[in-house]
Amino acid sequence: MDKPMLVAGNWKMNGLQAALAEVEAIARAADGAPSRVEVAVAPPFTLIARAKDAAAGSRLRIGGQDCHANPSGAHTGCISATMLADLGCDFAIVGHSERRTDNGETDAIVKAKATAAIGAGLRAILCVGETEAERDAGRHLDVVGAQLVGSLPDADPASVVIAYEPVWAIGTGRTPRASDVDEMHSAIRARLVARYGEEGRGILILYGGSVKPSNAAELFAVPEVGGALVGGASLKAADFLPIIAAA
Ligand code: G2H
Repeated sequence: MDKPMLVAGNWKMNGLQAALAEVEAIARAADGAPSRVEVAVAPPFTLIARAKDAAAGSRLRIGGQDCHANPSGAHTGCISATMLADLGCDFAIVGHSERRTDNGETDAIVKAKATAAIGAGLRAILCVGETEAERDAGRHLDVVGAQLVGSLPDADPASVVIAYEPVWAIGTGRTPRASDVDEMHSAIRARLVARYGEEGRGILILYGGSVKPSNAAELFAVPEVGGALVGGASLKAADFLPIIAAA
């Protein structure tokens, strides 16, 4: 494989301070990866500063799992993109289906968050994906297309990364067939080019949802797959490193 790839771990609400040893091991793997392969981890907010220290001097990128659309203000419990940038983060994940479901985040909110992330100097890893019922009804391409129309930021496509995460594949151990990933990623690429012109061709489109060492190579071989957003299998270096190696 010779394409640019981003392999990003999304730790979700997992990780105590002892997990920093995993960050150190992942940082070593990041340094050992080919230059076209970028490695990133989004720990919980509580670990970001120490994860930055653990990754210092390495090629491992650290980011946030979410950000607020405003730079500061009366939003108890929220973290802004400006705060992430202040910690030296590289990116923020926005629009993850768990936030869309648990926190009622709409495409408009996701767009505002992506815009805020980019405005703060971060990359926005923008998640989209259909439910199982939507796929069964044959609506998956329309659903994801509408999510993109509603949530893509207007500015700076160079700072946009897309993560296609079918909701039914998240944490379930199930993954789409490579042909289904190919269909969706090609459709997403067409949408990105329609929206951003030629710059849309350079946007990485990650696959996410039950990526593990045993299926990473097949998923990465799909032409428009530019890496992965990995949840459960990113928590332990022993699982995450083979995925990085497969890129
Ligand atoms: C999908 C993914 C990470 P997992 O949410 O974003 O999680 O790999 O555990 O399915």
